[in-house]
Amino acid sequence: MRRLSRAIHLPAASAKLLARGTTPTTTTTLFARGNSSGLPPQTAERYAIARGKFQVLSQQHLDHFRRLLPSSGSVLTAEEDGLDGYNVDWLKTVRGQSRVVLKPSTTEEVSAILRYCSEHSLAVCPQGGNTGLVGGSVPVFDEIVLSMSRMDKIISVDEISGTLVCEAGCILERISDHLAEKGLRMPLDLGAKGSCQLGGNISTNAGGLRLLRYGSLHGSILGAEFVMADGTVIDVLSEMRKDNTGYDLKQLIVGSEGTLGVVTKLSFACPPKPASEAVALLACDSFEDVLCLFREARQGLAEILSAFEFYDAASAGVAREHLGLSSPLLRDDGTESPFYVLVETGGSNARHDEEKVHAFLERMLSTGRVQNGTMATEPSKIKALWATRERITEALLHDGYVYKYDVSLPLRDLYGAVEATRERLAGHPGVTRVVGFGHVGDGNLHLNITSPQYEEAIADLLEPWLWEQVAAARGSISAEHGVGFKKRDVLGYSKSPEALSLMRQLKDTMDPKGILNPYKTVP
Ligand code: FAD
Ligand code: 2HG
Ligand code: ZN
Repeated sequence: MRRLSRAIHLPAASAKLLARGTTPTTTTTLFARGNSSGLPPQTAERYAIARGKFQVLSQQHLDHFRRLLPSSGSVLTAEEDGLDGYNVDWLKTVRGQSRVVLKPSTTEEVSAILRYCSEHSLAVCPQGGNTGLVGGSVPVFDEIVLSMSRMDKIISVDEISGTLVCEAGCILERISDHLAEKGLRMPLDLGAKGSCQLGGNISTNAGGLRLLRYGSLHGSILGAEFVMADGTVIDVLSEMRKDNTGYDLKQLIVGSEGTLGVVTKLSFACPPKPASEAVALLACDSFEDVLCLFREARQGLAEILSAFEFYDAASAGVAREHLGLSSPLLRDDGTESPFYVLVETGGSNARHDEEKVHAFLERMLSTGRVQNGTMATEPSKIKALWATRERITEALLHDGYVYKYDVSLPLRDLYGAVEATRERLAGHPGVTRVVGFGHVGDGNLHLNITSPQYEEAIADLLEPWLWEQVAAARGSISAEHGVGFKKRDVLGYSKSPEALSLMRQLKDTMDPKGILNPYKTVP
């Protein structure tokens, strides 16, 4: 048996360790609206694409929108308000040129806007919290931005059935907090929770940190109300768990990225909030150890396992360097471990759950698969242990430009993709770092490469090479972030021509004039 450099620290000790440096998870607004510094080049210039045959916004259109939305602040214009925060994506990699942002407060207003836009061939870009990572949430040319931020009412929470009904503009974190007060939990959690909206989450079919436990949003959504391109309101806002009355229309909008309709209301099945929670942060020497831990966690922790995430030393390094998040598990010589694993459990009986977690950790220590570890059961310590994992995305932005990849791969190949990328880019002077992290439980790797600014030579080394690797492994070129603008033309690596043709037929049926989020998602 291998000797361990240190032992696992159980709750009391972890509290002491964590007091030293880590900060709570990000809950602040991630993008300051109207910030005009460091703007990326216009998308239409960087990528050679032609504008669709849509009308250009006129004063007459604007006057009509002002009549439709009389309340103050519902119609913003580039001239009066500065629209950079709506035209530029969170990553600051794409930039549209919209002249107007509309902020409806009711489904009727959304319907009236879309009816008018359809009749006048005006293109529309639906927008939630603008935290999307594939350039889907901002215009490419001068599409009208339809911001859902004013539709943020919680309609009802049924504590007995665990059902939430709310408007699509509700921010995820606010909903999670509201549900927690009622003993319920939102089955979705992600680092952008302080800004992203449930409508955006559904439209991207966001995966996040708890998919392993609660499954994808396809399973949690109970119903939806959405408005089609011509203004028709489709009310399938069921609160029932079972409803087999024909085609399951709400599923059409899950992951449709604003191209089939604008989501106005949603209902979800919400599980009970676990009475006891624990998080362990573990340090491993190899990815093989990470996978071994995952197999053991599935077997040993079984029904209480709620997340199994990993990040590598380079990810920990970027969070330390730019956000000051120091690892509580540095080696004795002060260096990072090659890999970190975050295991989260949630159950109903603290004693039983802790016994299970301790038994699992002891077993892993004795096999030498874990080199060091710390564990927390108190909410503030749990948050602190999540901090590095949740804020890697934010930290990477400080390097400059981020080439972001979000792929599904067979677990055995997951980290090989990071190593192969490092090899491929080795010696390229422009590359700052290559990091790998992600949702081991979902076979989802986040591969990120950074450089001080965008370099075509780096992009050319990465694409189509990476898509070919993913396709050869029968993986997915977009595991959870969606297609948006950035991946539209490479969908063929993951979908057959027949499947793409059916997507096109659905788009043409629901949005015959193609006004909803043009240039996105559908090749
Ligand atoms: P936006 O970014 O505004 O829009 C996303 C897409 O949905 C666009 O195509 C837009 O047109 C469309 N849309 C938005 N609202 C509506 C609506 N009401 N009706 C119709 N279409 C609409 N994703 C994950 O899957 N897992 C993660 O763990 C994760 N972590 C993240 C962490 C950070 C720090 C950041 C910045 C992003 C992360 N994301 C993650 C990306 C992710 O897709 C989202 O943050 C989220 O789901 C998008 O919601 P949003 O409200 O910001 O939507
Ligand atoms: C996460 O899991 C998000 O943290 C973002 O999906 C991933 O930045 C990324 O690549
Ligand atoms: Zn993710």
